[in-house]
Amino acid sequence: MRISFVVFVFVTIYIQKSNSVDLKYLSAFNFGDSNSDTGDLVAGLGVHLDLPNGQNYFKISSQRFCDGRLVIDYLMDAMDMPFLNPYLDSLGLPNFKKGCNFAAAGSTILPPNPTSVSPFSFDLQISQFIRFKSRALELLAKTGRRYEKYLPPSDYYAKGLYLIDIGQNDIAGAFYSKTLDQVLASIPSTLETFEAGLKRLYEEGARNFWIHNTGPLGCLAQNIAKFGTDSTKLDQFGCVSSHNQAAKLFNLQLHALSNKFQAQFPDSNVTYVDIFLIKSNLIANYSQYGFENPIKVCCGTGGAPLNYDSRISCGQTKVLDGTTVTAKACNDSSEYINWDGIHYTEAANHFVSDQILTGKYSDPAFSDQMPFLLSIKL
Ligand SMILES: *[C@@H]1O[C@H](CO)[C@@H](O)[C@H](O)[C@H]1NC(C)=O
Ligand SMILES: *[C@@H]1O[C@H](CO)[C@@H](O)[C@H](O)[C@H]1NC(C)=O
Ligand SMILES: CC(=O)N[C@H]1CO[C@H](CO)[C@@H](O)[C@@H]1O
Repeated sequence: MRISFVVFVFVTIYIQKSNSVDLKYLSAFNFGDSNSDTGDLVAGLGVHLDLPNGQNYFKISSQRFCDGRLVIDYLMDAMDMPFLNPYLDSLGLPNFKKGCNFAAAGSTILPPNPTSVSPFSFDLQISQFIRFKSRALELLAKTGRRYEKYLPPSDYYAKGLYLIDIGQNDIAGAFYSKTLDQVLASIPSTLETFEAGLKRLYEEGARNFWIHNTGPLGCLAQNIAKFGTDSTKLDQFGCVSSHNQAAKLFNLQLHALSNKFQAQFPDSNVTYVDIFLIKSNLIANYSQYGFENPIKVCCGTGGAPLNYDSRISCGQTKVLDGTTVTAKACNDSSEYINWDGIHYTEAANHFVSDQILTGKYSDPAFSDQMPFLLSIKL
């Protein structure tokens, strides 16, 4: 007992020390959709996102589509960095020293069309990053020390981590106007746009890329309600087969693209993370991981099996068929994987980030190259 305590203390001190001298990522820049939006869409469009969003952790609506923290929040925590400020949130004394979050809910890889939720497509987010960088460097050059505490200096860009989690809305959105075959056929050109974005980031000095693949979107109540009313369309877990098939093909090609990009730019580090595998394992084996509902929505309305109605989103009250209905949160969101029909609960996000941090779902497996993981392994 006593010896192991001493060893533990020694290891902890040693690792903290090596962490503080050896932290390779000075900053983090994130691009994506609602899976990693920490408030950009709400700030950018001036829309409302009220409680119960944020109820668990932030106690106020945290401008995230979740009851608490997102995977990106847990990853920042693991890297010993503060939660990322959304690029467009000019209030609340934003501090961008350690990076910035350009992800906005509803965003796509492809340019937006008139029905898009978000105008902030991948390419536009990268333009925002380029503008951020030049503006930050301009301010730092002009005003010297005054902004040092708030803005990343020039070496923070090459030594930063560039996280990307986007594509879910391209695939899910395509199903509203295309057949499965057409959706599958559209994936290569979507990924060409993705690749062009990666190259733009590379040209701006980005070197460390961390790419999340897309999850099993056929298991989201929003897609099941719309495309899974005929049970022959569902797989053994109750997920829409076509959507998951498209997600898998997207991921296969995204993985190939990541490897190709790595080969083409050997001075970069591209890490591909298999979110699909983590989430489908969670949904298939939910009870083993302490959850009670794999598909049913926590914050929704309509009751079992989905507790989801596309006409009324989490927290809203509306008159439906002559009755006033509120999409309220369930009593215990930690029993649920799905928060609002589209997004995961904080409990599920915690599970996903823990799995990411094992390094087992990454290519290349990264536990040997990422110093911040050492502290997690304890
Ligand atoms: C569920 O767990 C079993 C046993 O650990 C595993 O073999 C299986 O692959 C998991 N299911 C999914 C979809 O990951
Ligand atoms: C939530 O808890 C209350 C009080 O314990 C109970 O009356 C209610 O039925 C619960 N609601 C759900 C959806 O489980
Ligand atoms: C953090 C990290 O893994 N950096 C590596 C990125 O790639 C270069 C070139 O391959 C390596 O030298 C770095 O160690």
